Amino acid sequence: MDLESIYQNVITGQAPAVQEKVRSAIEAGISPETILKQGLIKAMDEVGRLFEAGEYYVPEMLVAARAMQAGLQVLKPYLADQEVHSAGKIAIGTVKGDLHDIGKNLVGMMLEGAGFEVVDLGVDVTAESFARAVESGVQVIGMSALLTTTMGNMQRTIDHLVEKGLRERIKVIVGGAPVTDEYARQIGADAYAPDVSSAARAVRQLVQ
Ligand code: B1M
Repeated sequence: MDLESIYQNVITGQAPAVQEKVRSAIEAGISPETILKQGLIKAMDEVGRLFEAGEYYVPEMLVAARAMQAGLQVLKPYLADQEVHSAGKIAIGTVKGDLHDIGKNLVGMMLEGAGFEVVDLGVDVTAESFARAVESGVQVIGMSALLTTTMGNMQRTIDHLVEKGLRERIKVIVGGAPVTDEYARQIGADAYAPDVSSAARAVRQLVQ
């Protein structure tokens, strides 16, 4: 079955096979959301488990991540939510010290699909870079963090925006595996989203 093949090929880092299987799953009528959640994301969870168990090391994680990104490229046009076109501009980035970008890229794709203009600041983004994005006129800042050691940089970024007198101008949404709703409130963010679909919904609410 295509979903099982997608799952296995991400885990073993077979990018071309992942792309081929994502295409055939779409042709077979499997919804993009199912392919994303039951194939690609589920596989990355398993990769994380294997890493924690000491069965995978960074290189294996990296090839699995590349295979996932390859699958996402095929899925991208189908993830677009054609119904909603809310004008708005958001800058997204993975916080300083953190190089994980798959979740952030996915959130960016969904937001573009939902009609937002997305400025992707990349990974390892400093508080100063986020502040410059605010000065350039975005309405929302989206921060992603995957490491418990880097999530504190969300707080530092918000503090920096306050110091520069920019905090009142924008809304801030945060997400990423170690981030919680409670943490988001604690650091003074305006919204938290646990996954991509809720991120698009939350940003829509923030700009309304
Ligand atoms: Co890293 N890594 N990694 N890694 N890696 C984790 C995060 C880890 C949990 C693995 C583990 O131990 N189980 C662990 C963190 C432990 C911790 O902090 N408690 C870890 C570690 C330790 C590390 C290194 C330190 C390893 C080392 O070098 N010894 C190192 C750190 C490098 C650095 O950042 N400075 C490292 C490196 C890497 C790779 C480079 C090899 C690679 C990343 C490649 C890349 O991103 N281009 C990698 C990967 C692939 C992972 C795992 C396996 C998968 C992450 C992923 O892409 N998931 C991960 C284990 C895991 O998460 N299961 C792990 C799929 C993605 C779709 O999910 O990003 O959670 P996620 O995004 C979700 C939501 O969180 C949410 O929506 C997305 C879709 O549902 N979301 C948002 C994310 N951002 C959002 C923003 C929003 C809203 C929602 O608003 C703005």
